[in-house]
Order: sequence, then structure tokens, then C-alpha cells
Amino acid sequence: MNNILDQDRASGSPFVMNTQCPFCSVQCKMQVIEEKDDAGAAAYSIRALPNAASEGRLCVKGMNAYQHALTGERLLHPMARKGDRMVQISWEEAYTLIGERFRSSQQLHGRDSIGVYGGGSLTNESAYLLGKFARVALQSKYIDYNGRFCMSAAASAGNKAFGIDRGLTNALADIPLAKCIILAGTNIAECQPTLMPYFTRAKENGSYLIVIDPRETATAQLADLHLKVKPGMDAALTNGMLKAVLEAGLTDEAFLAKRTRGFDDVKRHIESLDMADIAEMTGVSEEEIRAAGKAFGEAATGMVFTARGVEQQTDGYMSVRNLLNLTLATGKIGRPGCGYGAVTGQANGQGGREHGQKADQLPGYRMIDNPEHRAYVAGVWGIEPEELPGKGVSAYEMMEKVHAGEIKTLFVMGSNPVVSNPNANFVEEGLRKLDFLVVADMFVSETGRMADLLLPVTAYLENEGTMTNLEGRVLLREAMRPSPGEARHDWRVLCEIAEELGRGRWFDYGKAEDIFEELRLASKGGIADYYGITYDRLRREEGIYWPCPSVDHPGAKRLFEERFAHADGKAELIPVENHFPKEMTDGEYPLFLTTGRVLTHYLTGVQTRRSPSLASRDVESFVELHPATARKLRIGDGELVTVASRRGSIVLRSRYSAKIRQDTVFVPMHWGDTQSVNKLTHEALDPTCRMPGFKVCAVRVEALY
Ligand SMILES: Nc1nc2c(c(=O)[nH]1)N[C@H]1C(S)=C(S)[C@@H](COP(=O)(O)OP(=O)(O)OC[C@H]3O[C@@H](n4cnc5c(=O)[nH]c(N)nc54)[C@H](O)[C@@H]3O)O[C@H]1N2
Ligand SMILES: Nc1nc2c(c(=O)[nH]1)N[C@H]1C(S)=C(S)[C@@H](COP(=O)(O)OP(=O)(O)OC[C@H]3O[C@@H](n4cnc5c(=O)[nH]c(N)nc54)[C@H](O)[C@@H]3O)O[C@H]1N2
Ligand code: SF4
Ligand SMILES: [Mo]
Repeated sequence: MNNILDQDRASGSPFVMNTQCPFCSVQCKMQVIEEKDDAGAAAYSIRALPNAASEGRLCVKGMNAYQHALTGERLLHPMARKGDRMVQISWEEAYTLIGERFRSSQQLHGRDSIGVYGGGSLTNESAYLLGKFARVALQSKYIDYNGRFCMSAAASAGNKAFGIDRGLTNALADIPLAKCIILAGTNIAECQPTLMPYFTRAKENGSYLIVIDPRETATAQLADLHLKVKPGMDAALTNGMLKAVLEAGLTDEAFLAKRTRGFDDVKRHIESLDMADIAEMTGVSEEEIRAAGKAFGEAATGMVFTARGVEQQTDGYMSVRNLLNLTLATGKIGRPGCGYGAVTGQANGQGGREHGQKADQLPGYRMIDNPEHRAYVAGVWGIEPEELPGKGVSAYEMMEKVHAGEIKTLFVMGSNPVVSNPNANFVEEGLRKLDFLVVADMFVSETGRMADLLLPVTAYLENEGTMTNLEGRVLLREAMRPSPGEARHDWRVLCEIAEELGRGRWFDYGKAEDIFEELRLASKGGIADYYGITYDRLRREEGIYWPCPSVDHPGAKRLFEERFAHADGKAELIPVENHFPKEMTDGEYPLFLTTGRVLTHYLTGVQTRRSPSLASRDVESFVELHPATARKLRIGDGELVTVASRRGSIVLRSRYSAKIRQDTVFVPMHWGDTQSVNKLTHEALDPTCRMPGFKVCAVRVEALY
């Protein structure tokens, strides 16, 4: 399909671009139409395009995304640090500088002195290439990406319980068929707004909706039952729901016997727990816990969704596993209207985690410490398996290595780590110690401000490539706007740096599709098998679910209808302990802080703070707190307050809300500098998936004046 309806811009006719939203994981399709008047002034309009996931809807972020891409604040030229100034340099000078600095870093301090830090906004092609770049061009083991903070708990839980990690185990079209739905720590109304009609349709069909969240969010307003849990207590709450299911005899014994292993241990463990204790710990009454467990157990069909509320915890992996225990114990998976979904966050949060940006993974979800997997990928890349480095460390642990001086050079592509890492003051201190920091971005982010070299890259209107949405459906994002200034595509920058480092023969691609062709091969036979997907098919069929092992395979919409992905075909249940957050409240820090999102901003806000229509709705951060809590602290509504934890303090404006628990305050994550909430968050990581506990720490709130 030609996505230029009329290229004759000189004649004043509109320039029509078909593309996909750069923000969340729904990946709504749209048209951006540019019209110029006689004086050359441009006006833009947006048209939603029909698309199986969004069904032709767009949210306010998607509608206004073009504003950041077209702002005058884009980074247009490579810039290098000269003293305390950044000066424009040419790409040739930038590559020469990288060549010199990377080579000297590795000669003096070893190959692993260079770290690579990627992101879930990158296309599959760039994410795949970034993994290959770290392993083949730099031969460093240190690569990880921001998805560690996003998807790692659910990904590990899916892998261990089911043998595979795909965001949704079924298509979105299954949602209206579910008779009971649990939304745990997921605020879909603000974070994936165009998905809401799937849930309202389910409700119209008689579905019972349970929302688990310490706040009454826009999503919770749709709920039949809202469990206003204490932050960090989802594992215990789920134990309570499992107990209710057991007490009412609502387990699916036939399913458990035939399709799963491990339930007996879970049963024994649940029987040993006391419901009154669980109610006390979680702040949810026994009646409500029983009502939730019973409603889910009794429903003929049901689905469970989790997002960061449950996952960004120091027991995120186990909390998700417990919700998978509940799904499996009631036999609600692998048939219409049944399944589990980890609601993926970033535009390519799904694809970005499948093809090798993760410290321990190679393309197609192959593992870097598995000799067969290494041999296969080395074969595709044309190197010896021994040349592949081993497993690195997770994103925040890379920051610890930066702080400790083990990583001396850092290459960041598609992330703003100084704002998005927990314990951000420590991270900032570490980044200042680097010998050389390179940031490839469309803007000068907070991390970019610290860089020695800034590389301008292209945005969603300019950069073609594939993205995998939250369902595991691969989509081709067409893009055709010319690059502004000297901005280059991420993948091209990687190829050119590899060339500079004398590794160009492994990075010889003319266009994004050439990289995808290699990715198909590299993923072939892996868990996330893309072999059967081609650009031609994507243009014809709109989107294709993985695994798709051959070009005549339709793609797998619903997983686990016959078997799970473990060798024995069975899913695994394990007992989960009641867990408390790493940092509890006390006299000095008496309130729980939880963090998250608002509708109109995206992640660290680098893009949305540059879109006037979005920025104007929330121009600054805030702390949401219950009026009763505020009155005790003598804090008025809309007043400046300090919010302090053991790690730092920030100044925010108070926002009263009777919708939040009285022992909890909420701060969004979309602002940096003096409003960066991660200056407060705790550095403790989940022991299995290395996810930080972004969703709970202890704070004190005081009036500033
Ligand atoms: N508008 C907007 N949309 C986005 C994004 C954005 O930045 N802005 N980011 C995208 C990305 S990358 C992601 S990962 C997703 C995130 O999507 P979500 O995970 O849905 O968003 P959050 O606001 O981080 O957290 C969800 C909810 O968890 C609740 N919560 C906090 N602590 C707990 C707890 O202990 N238990 C439970 N059960 N709930 C808790 C919060 O109150 C919040 O309402 O959104 C994507 N979409
Ligand atoms: N306290 C707290 N902290 C959190 C979270 C939370 O809920 N609470 N959530 C966590 C989660 S879920 C996530 S996903 C992370 C995200 O955190 P970050 O990784 O910091 O995400 P972004 O703010 O999207 O930063 C992406 C940067 O990449 C740039 N960019 C966008 N697209 C591209 C591209 O195609 N190429 C290149 N080279 N650059 C691009 C943007 O301009 C921006 O500067 O934050 C985590 N941090
Ligand atoms: S932010 Fe998400 S829901 Fe909104 S338009 Fe973009 S992809 Fe769609
Ligand atoms: Mo995320």
C-alpha cells in the first residue's frame, strides 16, 4: 500500500501519512494529514484508521503525538561536549569520537567497560540490532533496557508458569466473552484508553468486574467490586481469594489434574493461612476478599489482567505467579473468554523484550547461557559461539556498576534513565562519574543533558519498522516523513558505529526490512518465532500474532488451548508467601508512596511535555492525598509540600482526592529534576526478575511554608 495519497505538496494538496501511535502498547493506527497554506504555514489533522486492536479509536495522547515530533525542540545535529557547552558537530566527527573513546575504554578497562541501555520504544528492528550491536560490535556483556522496569515480573512469571511470555494469552476479542474479569494494578482507562470498550462490552454481556488498586481510578469506577488494597500486598490478597475459592469448592479439579502440576502444595499452603490475618495485612475486608474469590471461581469464563501496580514490587514475580495460580486453579485459560494478560506498557514493550535487549536473552527469547541457543544465534550472525559474551546484569544493576566505576562508557538509545530508575539521586551521581556518555534521542532529555555526545534520531513519523502490540500481534508501522535536520534512524546509527569500530560486515543493511529478514531467521524455532512474518504479509494482513513459524501459518491468537509451552505440556503452580514491602511506614516516614501515570503524559514526559495540547492539561507534577490525611498534616489543597523519603526529597503541589487510601499518597512519574519522584523510590529489587519496587516506599509529607 502506498501511504502517500498525494505527494504533490507544492500544489498545496495535503500530505497524508499513515502511521501508528508512538506511545502505548495498543498501537492504534492513524493518519496524520499535513496541509500548508500559501505562506507555507502548516496545519495538522489526525484521522484514526481502523485497526483490529483499536477498532478505529484514538486517545488524547495519540491525537496529539504529532506535536512532539514536529516541535522546534527536536535534536537536529550531533552535539559534543566542549567544556561545559554542547557544540554542533558532523556525523563523521561524532563517529570518529565514538571510535576513539570506545576503543580506548575497551583497551584500558576491558570489553565490558562499555554498557548499552535500550528501550521499549525502539522498533523490533532497532531493538534486535541493539542486542547484536552490544554482543557483536562491542562484544560487551552489559546490555539491558527500560523494559526491565516494566515487563520483567510478568515476563518471568509467564515463562515459569506457562513456559512462554506473551503479554496477552489471547486476543483482545476474547474480553467481552469473560463473565468475570480481575484488573489488578492496571489503570486501563488512563493507560490504554482505547481498550476500555472491550471491558464495557464485557459488562454489557453481564461480566462482573473486580478492580484491585489502592486508588479509585477511572478504571475502578467501572468495577462491580473495588478492592482498595494496601500498596504491595497483592500476593497476600490473592492468597485470600484462593482461600475463598478453596472454601467454596470452586477449583477446576479436572483441569488441574490434566493440565497442571504443583497444585497440591499450593492447596496445603493456602489451607495453612488465616483469612483474618490476610484481611488485616491487605486492608481489604474478609467479606470483600471472599466475594472476589467466589465471583471469579463461580463464573463460567474469566480473565485476569495485571500491570505495574502488581508487578513493580520487590515480590512482583511472586505476586503475578499467585494471580496465575488463581487463573489455573479455576481452569480459566486456553478457551474462549478465558486467559491472562500482562498489560504491556510501551509501544513496543512486547517486541522490545523478545529479540535480545535483555541482559540474559538472545533473539526469539533464546537464552544467552544456553549452549544450543548460543550456537544457533552465532550461526545466524556468522560468528563463533565463543565470541558471544555471557549474561550481563539488569538495568538498575548496570547503574550500580556505573556508580562503582566498572562501566566507564554508556550508550543510551531510547531511554531517560536518570528519571526512570529508582533511587535517582544515586543514578545521577553514577552517571556523572562516566568517562563517556552517549545518548541517542529525538530530544535533549534529562539524561541527554548529562551526555558527552548527543545523537539525533528519527521519530515515529519518519522511522519505519515493526512493533509488537500487547496481544503479541506484530504490526508494520509505515513512516515516510523526511528526517528533520540531520536526524538518522536508530538502526542506521548502530550500523555506522559498527563500521567505525571495524565490525561493519556484520551490520550491512540497506533498510529496516533487511534487518527484519535477519530477525526472522534469528528467531526461527525460538519461543517468540517470527519466521513466518514478512513485511508483505504485514501489509496485506494488517497484523500477525507470534508464534508464527512459517509463511503459511496464520499466527497464534489464543495460546494454550491444548497444551502449555513447558516440555511436559503442563502449567506450573507454586505456593506464594504473604509478602510485605521492603520498606514499611514508621513514625518518621508514616505514609506509603505509590507512583504511576496520568492520562495525558507518557513515562518521563520527554515527549508529552513537548506537546502543548498534552502538557497544558498537567503542567506540573502533584501529590495526590486523602483530604483527611492532608488535614492532619495541615496541608491545604493545591499547596506546595515537600515529600521526603530516606533517599531524597522533592517539592510538589498537593491534590486532594478522597479516592485514595488514607495511608497512601500517589505521585506521577512524568517529571524530572526537582519533581522527579524516583529521587524518593527504593533501590531494592525483586530477587527473581530484578524489578524495582517502584510502587511502594515510605515517605513523609510536610507543608513547604
Ligand atoms: N497515559 C499513559 N499511558 C501509559 C503510560 C504513561 O506513561 N502514560 N505508560 C505506558 C507504560 S510503559 C506502562 S508500563 C503502562 C502502565 O500502566 P499501569 O500499570 O496501568 O499504570 P500505573 O499508573 O503505573 O499503575 C497502575 C495502577 O497501579 C496502582 N497501584 C499502585 N500500587 C499498587 C499495589 O500495590 N497493588 C495494586 N494492585 N495496584 C497498585 C496505581 O494506583 C495505578 O492506578 O502504561 C502505558 N500507558
Ligand atoms: N517511579 C516510577 N518509575 C518508573 C515507573 C513507575 O511506574 N514509577 N515505570 C517504569 C516503566 S514501566 C518504564 S517503561 C520506564 C520508562 O522509562 P524511560 O526509559 O526513561 O522512558 P521514556 O520516558 O519513554 O524515555 C524514552 C526516551 O527515549 C526517547 N525516544 C522515544 N522514542 C525513541 C526512539 O524511537 N529512538 C530513540 N533513540 N529514542 C526514543 C524519548 O524522547 C525519551 O527521551 O520507567 C520506569 N520508571
Ligand atoms: S496512547 Fe495508546 S491508546 Fe492512546 S492512541 Fe496511542 S496507542 Fe492508542
Ligand atoms: Mo512501562
